[in-house]
Amino acid sequence: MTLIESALARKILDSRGNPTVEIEILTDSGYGTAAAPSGASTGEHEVQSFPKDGGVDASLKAFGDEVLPQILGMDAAEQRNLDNMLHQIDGTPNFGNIGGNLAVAISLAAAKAAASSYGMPLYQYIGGALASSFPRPLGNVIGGGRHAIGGTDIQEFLVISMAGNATKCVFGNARTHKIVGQMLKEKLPGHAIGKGDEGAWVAPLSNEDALALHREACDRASSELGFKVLPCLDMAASEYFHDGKYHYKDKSFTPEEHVDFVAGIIEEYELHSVEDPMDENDYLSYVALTQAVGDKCMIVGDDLFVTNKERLAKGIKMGAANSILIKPNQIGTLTDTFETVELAKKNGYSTVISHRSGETTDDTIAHLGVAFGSYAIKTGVVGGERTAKLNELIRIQEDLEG
Ligand code: 2PG
Ligand code: MG
Repeated sequence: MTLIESALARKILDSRGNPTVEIEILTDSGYGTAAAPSGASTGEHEVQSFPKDGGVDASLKAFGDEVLPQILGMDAAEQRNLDNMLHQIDGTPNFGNIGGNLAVAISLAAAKAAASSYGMPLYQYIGGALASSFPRPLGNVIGGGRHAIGGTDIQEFLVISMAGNATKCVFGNARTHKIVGQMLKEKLPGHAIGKGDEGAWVAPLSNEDALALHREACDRASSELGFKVLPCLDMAASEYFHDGKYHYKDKSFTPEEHVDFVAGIIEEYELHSVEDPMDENDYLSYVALTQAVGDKCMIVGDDLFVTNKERLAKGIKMGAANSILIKPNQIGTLTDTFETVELAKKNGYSTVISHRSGETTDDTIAHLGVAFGSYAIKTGVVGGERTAKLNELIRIQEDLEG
């Protein structure tokens, strides 16, 4: 019933206009498809998304020559076997030969084909009959860094709605995004205000002005909506750490000073979570920050952990961060992703399932967020490739409520 009868790979567009890969897998009674996203502020320790020589086309060739002959006849429900086989075919520690994006699309498409063969939604197939909690949508409303030209140094100013169900949270974040747009128009009359790669507003603002406006927008949204909307950040600090210092447009900090700076803004703006506040190799500063403010704020490792269980294990041992961003294409297979999530959960680290800045309309992460019992799903607020995931979450909630 779950044996793979046919599979195909094709090149499709992502939201930035770059090529990526989509996989379809057919069993005798089921079907699954998945497409891989890609990052702009990628972590140094992520797997290679596509082979250095040949890019997406080289991945497609590897699929036809090496993967397809192996997966035909395999059992799509034997996820570990299938994912092991992908590692074996690739033969490198970082999917350098076939590409992590090809691997992740095959791995997820197989899981979806197996789920479909059993007549089950993916969240239930992976999460079990008792999977019932939904991840809170976490979406960016102001952006800069690698995702926008002329925006803030800080990559993402995000919001998280604390309502009791997914639909209210999705619309709460959308309302806050609109309030931010209106406030920017009033604050910067006559200026062009645009949107970055993930649909967040981009405007000529200093980091401090953006922090203040972000906080104010959350307060306005909270009182209008009747539930709390809380401010969060993704600082993507590896992007501006070089020569031993954190360099903003108007100032530079040593690692010790940067810990104080970040702890200060967490206190001042009552931030609910801060992702990548330090460089991806600066575990010690993560420890210092977590000791200082980890009791009141989620300190989330994205580039720090890259969904890699060895890097997470090191963080757990040292006490670096208290939460992990989960991006399946950072590590390449569903099995690897699952093992990292399990390790996080066992050690009291919350998980945040996440999109990438370059996305497709693939909605798999909505299912994974429910299956993994993630605290949040970071997937933007507006834009078709973002709302694909949010709308799927709404559908899953309906399904869970019967
Ligand atoms: C991040 C992501 C998604 P990218 O830094 O968390 O917002 O960006 O996909 O460019 O790595
Ligand atoms: Mg990040």
